[in-house]
Amino acid sequence: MFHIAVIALGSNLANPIEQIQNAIKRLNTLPEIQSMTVSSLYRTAPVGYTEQPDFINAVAIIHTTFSPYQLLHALQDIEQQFGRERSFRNAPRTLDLDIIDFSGEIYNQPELTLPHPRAHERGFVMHPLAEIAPDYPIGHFGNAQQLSQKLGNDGIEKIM
Ligand code: A4P
Ligand code: MG
Repeated sequence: MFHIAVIALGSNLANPIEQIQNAIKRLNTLPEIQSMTVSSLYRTAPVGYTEQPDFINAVAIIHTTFSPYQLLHALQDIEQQFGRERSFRNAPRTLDLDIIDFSGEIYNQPELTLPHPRAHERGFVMHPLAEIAPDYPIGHFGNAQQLSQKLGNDGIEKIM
């Protein structure tokens, strides 16, 4: 049984472009991920804590046999392998892998909130998602295309 999930990738330390490219390769090696569609890479201005370098962001849509928690733990293992240090929320990071949606399922736990509670208000997630799946619904907030149009593209530049 396959599920469809959306993963957001972000990095703003230690050669972010390479971090994202290597993370995509790493995800592709997991046997529980059967297929993956990846967006372009975007350079984005930091949101939240702004005194930090620009980010490289991308989004991947996967078909997976993982459960939501299995996927979360696999993503956290990869973040660790990429040298992620957790200092404070919104701090600069070598690699952040968030689950944006998992087959429309709703989870309200601190360890796993689905759909991702802030994704619909973030251009750095909605623009890449609209590029590869404009009709993708984000909870009751609308689809990726509608949300990315509403948010505008200030500070978001497609680079490759
Ligand atoms: N968690 C709960 N729900 C989820 C989910 N759907 N996916 C829990 C992933 N994790 C989820 O995450 C903190 C806790 O959230 C984890 O224990 C997990 O179980 P974290 O990755 O350790 O901490 P964080 O990344 O600092 O928090 P979070 O919530 O991922 O931060 P945000 O809100 O995603 O913001 N600006 C630009 N331009 N680009 C960015 O990528 N990213 C952030 C991080 C801020 N500003 C940015 C960017
Ligand atoms: Mg995170």
